Amino acid sequence: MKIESFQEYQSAYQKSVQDPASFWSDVADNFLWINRWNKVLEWDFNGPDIKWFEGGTLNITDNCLDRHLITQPDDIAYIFEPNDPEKEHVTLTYKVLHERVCRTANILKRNGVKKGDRVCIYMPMVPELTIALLACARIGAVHSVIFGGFSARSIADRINDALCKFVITADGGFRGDKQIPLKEVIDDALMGCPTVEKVMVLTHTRIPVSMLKGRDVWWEDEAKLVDSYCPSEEMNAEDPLFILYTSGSTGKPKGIVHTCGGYMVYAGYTFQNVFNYRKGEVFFCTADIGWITGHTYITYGPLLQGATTVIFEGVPTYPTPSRFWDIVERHKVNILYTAPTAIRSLMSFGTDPVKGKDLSSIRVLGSVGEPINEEAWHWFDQNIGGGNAPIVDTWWQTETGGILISPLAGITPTKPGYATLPLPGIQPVLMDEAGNEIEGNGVTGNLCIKFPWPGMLRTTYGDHERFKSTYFSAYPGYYFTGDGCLRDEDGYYRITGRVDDVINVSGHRIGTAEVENAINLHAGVVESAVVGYPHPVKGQGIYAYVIFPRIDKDAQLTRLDILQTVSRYIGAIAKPDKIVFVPGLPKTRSGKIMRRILRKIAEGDISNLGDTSTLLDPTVVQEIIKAAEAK
Ligand code: 6R9
Repeated sequence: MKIESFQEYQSAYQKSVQDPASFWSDVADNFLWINRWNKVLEWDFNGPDIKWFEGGTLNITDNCLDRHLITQPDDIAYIFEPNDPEKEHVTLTYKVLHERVCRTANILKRNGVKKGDRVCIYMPMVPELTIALLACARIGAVHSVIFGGFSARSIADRINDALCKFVITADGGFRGDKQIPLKEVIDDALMGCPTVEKVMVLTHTRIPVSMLKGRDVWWEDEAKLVDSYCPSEEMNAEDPLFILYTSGSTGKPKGIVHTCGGYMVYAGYTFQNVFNYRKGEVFFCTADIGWITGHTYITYGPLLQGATTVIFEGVPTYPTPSRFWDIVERHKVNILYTAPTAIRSLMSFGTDPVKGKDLSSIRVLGSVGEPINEEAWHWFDQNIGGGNAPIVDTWWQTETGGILISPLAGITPTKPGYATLPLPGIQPVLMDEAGNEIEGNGVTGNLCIKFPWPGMLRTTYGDHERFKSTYFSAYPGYYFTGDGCLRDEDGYYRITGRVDDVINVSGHRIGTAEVENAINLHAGVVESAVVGYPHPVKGQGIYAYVIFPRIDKDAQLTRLDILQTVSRYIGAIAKPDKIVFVPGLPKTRSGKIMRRILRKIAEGDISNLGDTSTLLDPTVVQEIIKAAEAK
């Protein structure tokens, strides 16, 4: 189903609300099923218990690959743009991709991986990364991808939570002028992971790595030992497809579980309609496959529609800040999907890096991951889109599997800073403090979704209670997103940011409690409190207030020690941007930290700190302000 006009959008939306089962059944009929489903939907947000397409069986890789072998075997599925632009730009046709996925699937089988087993993937942004995901899906193994910026300890936690049996990694990865020693980090992680039996290693940077007898195998060696065809495993619609860990307001990251049938339908449907994808177009999503955006809009969504996708290994500023525009020019990119933080960082170089680049192929621009400020929106529109490429500001989450609120490219009239309207099938509501739906327009509230959609998470791995308490208990009967939202006079949605203790740093979700736990591990730290603050490039930065009574070295060195602790414990992505040493924290009599005050101080807005009289020791506030100003 492809929506081609605003009128079609409106009628599709109406139908999706009036008769969801028939709406989604029509969408799902565009895919290849082994057995058709018996029942489109069964749901209870109080359980919570959500099932889509029950009785249906399928394999997502039949839809991503086999199906296209009949109609477009020689079309290009992936164009690889390596970190070093001088290196070869390998392309993979659908036929070649199919064969490589099959071979890899056979390697997994040969090494004892079975349907339902969990496989951890820790790799650089190379085509083999998508091949690894698809190979798991081919045999019904559940992949759990971990972003390359996480530390050994974070990896170990995730592997142990999911009880992974197999790990796929590479010797290393290139990122700009840096090399990331992936295998070395995995070796450290695996010291504490008893369930892992085997590790498959791709040669990429070819830095020296330790290869443990009986555990570690080279991908290339294994590939020679297996067949080029592997039949796909028949999966139930509700079987898990993958786990992806994400941060919340409590300490430990949760494993978001997505399923085979619903996720497939939703990924394919949203890719086609949000970007208005047309056959033959080149799509470039700059996200990393370690995040949900790379799962849905580099791996599954585009392949489901037979698209051509660029996989970019490097960073936007290497070797020069023209890199994205060089890629657009070289591969004639039609749709560019990126993050506000990347736009703001490139904006800071002015328009020189864009000058002389042929960006005429661009038809659609997309933004994801965090609110896009108007200045960045206009810069993107004028300098990259030439003022005539629609911008789709897509709001969604790891939990939602795909885009929920967004313009449809070229169809929905846009407004800077607004994700505009819900896709057909999505029923957003704003809630007030008392837990009631706020009716009408020109209102703000907490964003909830009142009806299920096929791509939503089904549970948090190994802990269904946590699934319930995180998403369905703030507003019983509703899925709570954790975001604040404005619905303007036109009924357009504008996402204003997280209302929980999650910070969005460069589009990455970081829980304040996680960072605090890491800081508190440092010997000498008594206590800490972490809040977000506005950051010109990252959107939000991490601001840490730390009680450290005996700084015997110089304070700057102590800060670096703390940063190192956070890096080792969580990963470099969670390092605070600012650390301020304070004598105490603003606590209520019941011992709760009043983060509202700390946020204000971090923002530099001390004129209106609100009521501090309920604090155990109100004088501490002045001392914190003094410390923050001295920093
Ligand atoms: C896809 C993804 C989810 C959180 C989400 C919200 C923020 C994402 C946004 C946006 C404003 C947008 N967010 N897209 N805020 N406008 N277009 O980013 O998933 O990493 O799980 O983050 O990101 O706060 O709740 P994830």
